[in-house]
Amino acid sequence: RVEPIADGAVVLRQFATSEADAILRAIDTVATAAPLRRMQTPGGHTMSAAMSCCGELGWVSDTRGYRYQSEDPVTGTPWPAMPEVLADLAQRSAAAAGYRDFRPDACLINRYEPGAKMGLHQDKDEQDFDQPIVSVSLGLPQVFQFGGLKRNERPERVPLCHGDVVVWGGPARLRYHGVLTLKAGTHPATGPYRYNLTFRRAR
Ligand code: MD5
Ligand code: FE
Repeated sequence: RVEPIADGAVVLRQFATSEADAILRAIDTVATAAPLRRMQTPGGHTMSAAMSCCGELGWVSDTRGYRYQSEDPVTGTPWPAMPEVLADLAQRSAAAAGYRDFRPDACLINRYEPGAKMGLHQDKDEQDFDQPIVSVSLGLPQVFQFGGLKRNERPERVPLCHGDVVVWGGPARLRYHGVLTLKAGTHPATGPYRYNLTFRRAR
């Protein structure tokens, strides 16, 4: 089911549910090579979500700023390759939303534990804003906040559940967004966690 939530943004409810176990195994494989870690913000705070990446490029935050780079700063080696099951899901999701040949070069993995959140921000470290971002939610539900092009616009709230995929493009691509604090719970597939994958074309 393709459900528009805004101009340029569609939710594909449950699009990834049948593949969830394979996706979670791929996340484990990536995280074995590139451990999930809580990054520092440029302002010196520690993010509450634990992150890792796969693909040619990974997104990094530290006291020097935000950027994409080809090496994992924790291991000093290239990020793990994007597993086929992930690259294929991202491509099929984008196609279902009308983006014909989306070839992500970066996949950011976010793992939220109870109490973790992500404040309102824009994703603008990528070079081509005509390329969409595909997001996949797994495990515990979390309330997504979908704001406007300016931080001061009051965000809408959209719950994102296990297997939901969202494709953000066009006029939605630069909207402010975040997630509210994760409530404690237990999901059969992920236990105490919510995972979010975001597939991006960084360069
Ligand atoms: C999450 N992740 O649930 C969220 C969902 C991130 C991030 O925000 O940057 O890792 S991804 C939602 C998203 C991505 C790009 C654009 C827009 C939303 N948008 O225009 O609202 O971990
Ligand atoms: Fe974001």
